[in-house]
Amino acid sequence: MSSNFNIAEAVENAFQNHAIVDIHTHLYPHQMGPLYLAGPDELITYHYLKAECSRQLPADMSVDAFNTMSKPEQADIIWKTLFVGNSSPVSEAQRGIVTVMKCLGLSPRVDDLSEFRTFYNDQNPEDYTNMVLKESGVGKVYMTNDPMDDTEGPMWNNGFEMDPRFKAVLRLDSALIHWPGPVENLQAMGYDVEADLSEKTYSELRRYLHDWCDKMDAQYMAISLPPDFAYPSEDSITQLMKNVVYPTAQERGIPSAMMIGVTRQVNPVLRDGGDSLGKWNITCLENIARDFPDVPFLITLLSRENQHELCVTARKFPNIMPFGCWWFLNNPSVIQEITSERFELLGTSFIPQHSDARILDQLLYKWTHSIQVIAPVFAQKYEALSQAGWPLTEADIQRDVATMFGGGNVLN
Ligand code: HDL
Ligand code: ZN
Repeated sequence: MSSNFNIAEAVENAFQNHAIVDIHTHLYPHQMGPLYLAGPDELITYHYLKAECSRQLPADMSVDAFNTMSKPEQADIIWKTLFVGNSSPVSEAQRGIVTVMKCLGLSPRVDDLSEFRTFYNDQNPEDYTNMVLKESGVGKVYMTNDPMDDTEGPMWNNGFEMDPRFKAVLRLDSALIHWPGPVENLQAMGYDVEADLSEKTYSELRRYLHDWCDKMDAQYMAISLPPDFAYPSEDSITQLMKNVVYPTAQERGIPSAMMIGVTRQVNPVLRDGGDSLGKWNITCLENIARDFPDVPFLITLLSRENQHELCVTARKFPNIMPFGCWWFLNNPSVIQEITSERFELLGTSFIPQHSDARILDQLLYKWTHSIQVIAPVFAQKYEALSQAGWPLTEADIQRDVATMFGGGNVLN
């Protein structure tokens, strides 16, 4: 029995008709001044492209020398090396630039960035933001907000006009990772914490979380953790997650997002491109979800080898919501595999993707490329369901896409 409508077209229409909720990005509205990043020089110096360029730099240029250059100079080097040189821009990040330029009506096969720069310099941030969100199909963006960032913290204290399409997320890395490193900064912010972890320090840190969730109207709290993050453990980070983050998430009724598997700065000379990955022991997630059954956990793992077991663990604990194909997984071949196994093991109870965009214009490619891969997986699963005898309707497909790309019943 096949459906009486074209399933692939119905899936495409469902995506066309529903504004995407992008639940993890590093984007900021232009009202946040220097944190708002857009345009060719930001796009081309994206750390994915800097890392890829470092593999093909001219023989007479070291990465150290590249690092000393201005952003436009770096963009010119990257453009010449990856887009004008003697290789095709076939990587996902490289192809993304081509997609962005085509979407903006610019020819991507050019010798330099002058046309792109001229085009972009004529844009005003509000109109450009509206255009990019419209063209990418994104209706809501969740940010990554760090009160301890020297640029961002004062903005929240001084106030700024908030764009309702940009939702705040309290990012905890700088407050909790490498304890007691953050102690001095937290004390300077008025939190009476000490290096030795005590109930008083836990209480003060919970106050930090409440204060900043209130100030930002944070929709969830997020932290990235290394592959050796263990639970249970006497490690400081584990004690802080257990005694500070999870209880606060439970008290506020907001998710605790954990992004696990990143090994920071394996090659420091690449700067923000120097991070890598490792496989996590997912038994730790079983232990956390069992100890905190009332906390909704948004989980994304960086190792491809963790993906199937994340699906199985989510079957065991309803408070685990897998989300996105993060970072090194955000490539068509891996997105296809992960999305298929998530459908097969979790039905529609997962959040298929987030962009992780850092530069506004990246939305124009990150979502286009993702949906090019994800939509056919949706169609394939609906075809199989229809073939099995389920009288599928177009409304069913629209409802599922709206749920899965609308925050997954965990975020609204
Ligand atoms: O920690 C994170 O949120 C990661 O997404 C990092 O920002 C990483 O550098 C990145 O940009 N991934 O796409
Ligand atoms: Zn990120």
